[in-house]
Amino acid sequence: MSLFKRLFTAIRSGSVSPDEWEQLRGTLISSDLGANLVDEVIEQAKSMKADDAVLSITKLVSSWLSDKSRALKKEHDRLTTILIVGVNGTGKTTSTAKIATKLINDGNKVLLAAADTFRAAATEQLQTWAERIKTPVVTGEANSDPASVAFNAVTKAKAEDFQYLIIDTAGRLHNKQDLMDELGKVVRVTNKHSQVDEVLLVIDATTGQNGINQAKVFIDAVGVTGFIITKLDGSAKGGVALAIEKQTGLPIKFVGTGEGVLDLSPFDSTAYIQGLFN
Ligand SMILES: Nc1nc2c(ncn2[C@@H]2O[C@H](COP(=O)(O)OP(=O)(O)OP(=O)(O)O)[C@@H](O)[C@H]2O)c(=O)[nH]1
Ligand SMILES: [Mg+2]
Repeated sequence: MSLFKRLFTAIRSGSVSPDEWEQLRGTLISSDLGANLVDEVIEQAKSMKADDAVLSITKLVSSWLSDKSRALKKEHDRLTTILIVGVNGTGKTTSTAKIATKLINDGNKVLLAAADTFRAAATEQLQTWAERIKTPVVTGEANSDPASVAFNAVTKAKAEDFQYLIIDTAGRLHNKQDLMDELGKVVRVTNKHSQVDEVLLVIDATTGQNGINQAKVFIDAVGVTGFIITKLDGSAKGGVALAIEKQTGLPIKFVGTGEGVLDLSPFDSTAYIQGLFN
């Protein structure tokens, strides 16, 4: 992922030709950092002496990461509720199972809710995961109101002293506005009975800059608290993580690195930054 390695090697060499600057720009852009951020880095690099440039770019890039907590919230005296949102196919249902597994392994009682009632297969998919990881799941009829699934789930979670409720949602509806309205209603109904503590937006790393546009829509509509970046195993393009945090100010909490239930790690920002520069 050593995104800045070529740039630093070039800067240290003492003289960079206009052609080389263009090539370096191209390399950075193809890493999904986004043209604006790439230009900021290049400007900084051009305006300084070699040694100063390396240090100041390291500082600049580090400052783009969110300073908000990356830890998953945990309420100790009441139910903690996590809503998983994102466009279709990004990895919401898989991530729901992965987070549940982590929490169960930490000794928590975890309830799942299948609030994607738009597709019958979506409920079945979460049921299959629930069986595999041996945790209960609340489901609804096909095409029933997802907010009512959420309501039933919160009611059960509170009555039976679950520590966590994780609500999986739809990624596709008739149109974007329908999806946002539906998610808004799930949040409102859930909040009436128990606060929604985390809204985690799942972004597929391979969609690049498009992921940032998705983030803005979800942030406006439902108030995202953090990100899960999936499919980082299939993408060498590390720039997208940096771009998302810089553009939104919100933290990446987890990264998905495979299809298995254990393929989820907390986002380690220090290791990430080191990886970019090595
Ligand atoms: N390689 C890889 N594949 C992943 C990862 N996360 C999810 N997937 C795969 O991506 C595909 C879609 O995952 P789902 O969890 O069904 O995605 P979703 O967002 O729930 O999809 P919809 O419900 O259709 O909106 C599946 O084949 C998953 O196995 C990941 O971190 N790495
Ligand atoms: Mg799904």
